[in-house]
Amino acid sequence: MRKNILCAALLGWLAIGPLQAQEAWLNPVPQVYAGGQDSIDIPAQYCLQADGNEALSPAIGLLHKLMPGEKEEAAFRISIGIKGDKAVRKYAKNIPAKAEGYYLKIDKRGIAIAAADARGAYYGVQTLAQLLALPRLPQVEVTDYPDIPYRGVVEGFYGTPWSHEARLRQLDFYGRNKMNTYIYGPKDDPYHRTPHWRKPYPEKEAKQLRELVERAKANNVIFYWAIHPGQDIRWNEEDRTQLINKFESMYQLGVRGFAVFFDDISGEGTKADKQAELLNYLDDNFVRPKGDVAPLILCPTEYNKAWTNVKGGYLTTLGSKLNAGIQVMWTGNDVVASIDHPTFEFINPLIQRKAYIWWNYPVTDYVQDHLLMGPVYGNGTDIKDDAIAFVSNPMEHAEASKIALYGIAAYTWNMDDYNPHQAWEAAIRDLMPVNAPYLRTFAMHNTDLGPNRYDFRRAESENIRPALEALLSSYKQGQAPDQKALSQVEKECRAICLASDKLLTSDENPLLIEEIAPWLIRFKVLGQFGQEVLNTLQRQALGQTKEAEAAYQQARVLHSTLQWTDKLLNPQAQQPGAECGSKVLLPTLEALFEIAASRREKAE
Ligand code: BEU
Repeated sequence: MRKNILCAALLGWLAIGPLQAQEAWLNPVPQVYAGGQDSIDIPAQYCLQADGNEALSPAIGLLHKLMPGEKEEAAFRISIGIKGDKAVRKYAKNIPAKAEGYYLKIDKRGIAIAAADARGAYYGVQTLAQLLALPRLPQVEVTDYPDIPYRGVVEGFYGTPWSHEARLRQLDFYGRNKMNTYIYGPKDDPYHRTPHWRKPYPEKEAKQLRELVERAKANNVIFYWAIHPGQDIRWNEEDRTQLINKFESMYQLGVRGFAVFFDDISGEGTKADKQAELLNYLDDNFVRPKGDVAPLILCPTEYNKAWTNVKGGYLTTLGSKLNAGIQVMWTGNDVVASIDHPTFEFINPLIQRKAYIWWNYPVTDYVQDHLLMGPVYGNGTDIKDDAIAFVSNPMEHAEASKIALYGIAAYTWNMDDYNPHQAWEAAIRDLMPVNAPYLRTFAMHNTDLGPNRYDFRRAESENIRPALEALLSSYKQGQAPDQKALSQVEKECRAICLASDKLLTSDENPLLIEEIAPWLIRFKVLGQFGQEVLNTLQRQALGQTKEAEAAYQQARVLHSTLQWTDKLLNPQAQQPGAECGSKVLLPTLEALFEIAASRREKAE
């Protein structure tokens, strides 16, 4: 229903002015979007109607930033409020009966944002923010709410934790894309895990954490701080107190959400009854008495089906003993897996609650030579009633992770309307509006993980795969090359070189470029190699021996450069190197190179 209306609206906008379709893309796609064919001028002045509700300050703060022209005497009215507020009484029946839901109406007389709660009001303003990027405001009625209650990110990877700056930018990104959860739990923060989980943060780190909490609040994101005590915890009064003290020190920094992780440990700390007892103790003596802290989260030791010993009773013990309000994380059928309805049929009965999904994508801490910049796909769209939460564990490259996170925001908000490729395209434009075509070319060939211990693979180079296959098959069979395929592959290799040049010299998103620079350098060589391989084969076919030899030698140099760059780039990683196009493009170009080499040998 909504899709057609939204499409009509987009076409309408496209027809009235020099609008780009991307400007009209709303992320996440709203549940119901009605109207939009007519539009109004963006009002320069407006009068604001809101009951002085403190909880609305992030929403109103954002509105003021977007539209600074508040004037008491203005005729155009913006009303904003939550259920029960006088300012939006007229719209009470339009407010969706869903947490974080909102109703947004734009017409000639004004704008109304009537929400189920404060976060819903904020999301209403965020939708307005996206519409304000258009030259004119569409006259619409949006009725919107999330499918999954908690959506966002768990910074839970091994390797270099995100920088303070990167985290601040992430929190703004979550606010814009209606993600409400950020869990701080980088494995390599010594104050999160052994050896220093018992100690408070030093002054500098504490100050930064306070700043992050503030930024999270401004973006209506719940900042959870996670502790990982399991490797050396003692199940005694002293360690319980240490834990409460650490939580209290984080509470003093403003933290209002807590998690305890028992993943990837061995020994005494893995006992289910002890973990449940500790979590209940923290819940009873800290979380609930505080009154303003989000439900406690536990990451269990058996956190995926492949590692579960049902008969051993670990999960059933947690399920039966943990306080009802405590949430339990789950990564799916394996450490890294797609999430679907059967995932929950297994886990939910064991833990006697809806699972809290920790999705290990786009994390690359086990394939550090790869970047995962492809579309988010493969998860069931029928799981909205199964999961209490869905959070993504990202790459240590914060900016590059945003392509996946954008898709995850869209997926978790509105599963029925989630379109992986549409979200992917929009994410690329969001990250680099000016250089989007070049980033798209790069991302297209940087999606797969390569062979890995979890057998989790992604489609890669799909735009050119059929042409590569056709070309290789014609050369293998000793036939004249498929001309259409040949020119497509040539064009793609040129596009790869151009994309690399443009991105390496762009100052559009310097943090992103810095993260992906090793891969961009290798990408350029890959494009050059492809061009020289094709040149060699064509010269050989024409009997141009001298030119074929020159092209072949050039291809050899580039092939060696590819191998050297893979050794030298990203050297400090567990899996050093910077793999690009490693699933389809590089293997095909190498196979073509071998054919060229054997033709050369035969000709000698
Ligand atoms: C991804 O490599 C990854 C997997 C797990 N070993 C860790 N824990 C959970 O997934 C719960 C995670 O920290 C790590 O990033």
